Amino acid sequence: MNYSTIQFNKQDGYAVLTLSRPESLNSFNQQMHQEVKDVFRLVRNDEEIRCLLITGAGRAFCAGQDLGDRTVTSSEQAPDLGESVENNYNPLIRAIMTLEKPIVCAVNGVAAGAGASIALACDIVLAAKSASFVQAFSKIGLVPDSGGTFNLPRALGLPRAKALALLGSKISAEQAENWGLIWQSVKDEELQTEALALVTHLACQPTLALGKIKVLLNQSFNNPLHHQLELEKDAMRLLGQTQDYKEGVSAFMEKRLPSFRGK
Ligand code: T3D
Repeated sequence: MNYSTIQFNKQDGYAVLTLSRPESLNSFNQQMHQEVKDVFRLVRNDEEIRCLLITGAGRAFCAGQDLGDRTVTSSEQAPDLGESVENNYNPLIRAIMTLEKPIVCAVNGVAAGAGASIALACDIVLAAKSASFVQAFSKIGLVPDSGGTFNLPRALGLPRAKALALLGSKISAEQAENWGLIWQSVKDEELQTEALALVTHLACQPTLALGKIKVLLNQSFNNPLHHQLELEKDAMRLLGQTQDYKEGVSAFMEKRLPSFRGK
């Protein structure tokens, strides 16, 4: 598939997805949804890709839905936003949160609406100091979608999640870091280097274990302890059979660095 709204590059062990409609702050139109879907299919099926980096082109990360694609004049029938969420945003968030490979998000500028939700659904979020997060939904009469009402209170607690969503306020990358909403904010000029260092590192780790770690942690808020213990047991049983586990233990015993292959 030739891409016109994103860039996708496969590197040694990892891949980089860049949202690329800078003239509308990388907001999502239908074409971008199709292209991002295609990328997730590729990443899921390609064993050589052991980590994914998502970032944005230009001055923004992503401004959510392209509002220019929404006809809202009184003479027109109202768009079915439920259909859009069901067909596009929900599958994307499921793809991000259930992909059994780590996803790093490098938030290079403003992340608004579903753009913020997408960033916050990723596993490790780095943001440039000049970046910001905006729960823009209430400003246009909507609710946080794309997992916003799920991930925000889990990361922030209800008081901050509610205030952010109700007020639609913008918070800086540094505040997001201080509140535990993201992993780290870094100097603008260091974002790319830091993000690449992170994905290069993750791409050499025991991928199957990292995949299970992220999925188990994502599920942990929904399950009672006894269910989570069962899931941990199942994951341990499976991972104990992997080459990477054997390599990890051998390397430890032989006092050398492990060489993980993601198998
Ligand atoms: O509809 C469905 O399918 C349901 C699902 C919805 C999910 C959602 O994401 S709903 C929320 C949609 N997003 C927003 O409401 C955010 C709208 N944008 C903003 O609030 C602001 O642009 C930002 C806070 C993101 C950035 O502000 P600022 O001052 O840095 O930039 P700006 O001047 O507002 O925008 C720059 C340009 O990008 C401007 O175009 P122009 O005037 O230079 O030609 C602006 O219109 C365009 N732009 C920004 N956001 C969007 C957009 N164009 C289309 N859609 C956008 N979301």
